[in-house]
Amino acid sequence: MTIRKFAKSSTIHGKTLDTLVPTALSARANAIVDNPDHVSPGPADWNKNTRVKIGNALTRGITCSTLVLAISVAAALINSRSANAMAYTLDPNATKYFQDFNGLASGLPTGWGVYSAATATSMGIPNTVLSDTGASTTWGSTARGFKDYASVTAGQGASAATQHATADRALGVRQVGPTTEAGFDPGAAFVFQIANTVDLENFQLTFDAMTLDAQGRTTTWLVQYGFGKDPNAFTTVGDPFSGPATFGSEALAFNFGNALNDIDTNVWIRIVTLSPTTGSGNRDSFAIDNFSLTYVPEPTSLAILGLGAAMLIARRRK
Ligand SMILES: [Ca+2]
Ligand SMILES: [Ca+2]
Repeated sequence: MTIRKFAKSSTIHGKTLDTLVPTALSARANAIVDNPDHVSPGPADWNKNTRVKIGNALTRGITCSTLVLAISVAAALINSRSANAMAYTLDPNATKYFQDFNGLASGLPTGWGVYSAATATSMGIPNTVLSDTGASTTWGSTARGFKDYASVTAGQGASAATQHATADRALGVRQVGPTTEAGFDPGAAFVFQIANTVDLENFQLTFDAMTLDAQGRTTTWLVQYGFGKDPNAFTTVGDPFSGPATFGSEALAFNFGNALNDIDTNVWIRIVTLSPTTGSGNRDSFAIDNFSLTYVPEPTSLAILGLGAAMLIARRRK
């Protein structure tokens, strides 16, 4: 547990400590934190007051108020790094991220992307989801692409009208060839981008794999994770899967162990096919739904939060 992690995870009236100090002070305060003895000249009031307080706090005795200030300012700078607007920020006060894809009509959920031409060492090419406005998104359509499908809950044999009217949606794909040009067979990927997993651990994933139009070919899907702004290395977790052989849904579970614990950069989870379909004939209409990613706070962060609460109580009694 570092000071900035503490500041990012501790809240006062719903705001994290790192947001409680003006950003304008952050760069200068960070310089002090990094190197209290060598700070460039600045506004007189800053140098006379805040700088001295923080410098004293860091090098000699520490009072509650100045420690909180130093923590806040250091964390503010960390947060000012360029962030990918697409990444989803996990709620540190929750223990689960859940996605039902029922809002696909208005676009992919925050953090989600679909890619074609994905490989073992590349994310691939960002693609789009065909909206549920025409025949191309019915289960039996052989049009290539990512789709806003009705979930299996619409029932096997549901008419196009029923599928369209079904509120329970699923994020799917039809991997129509040609193999080398389109990048769907192989190369299709459903991707979830998380801003970071700071102070969180024990990540486990469950989701439903749905075969909505069973055809002769078989696809091998993998669950993988990668790190950073644009990962070029991925690790497979759990077993490959292909979804049900006939119309239906299969509940799958994946345990990340400690691999995703406390990562201070983007964490990517993707469901990807990296090998050509096997068999002959058409490809299935496949979808995922009820994506549930569970996690817990790190025990160390709970202990520090307790310390933070004690500090705040102490401040109020002064
Ligand atoms: Ca759904
Ligand atoms: Ca099949």
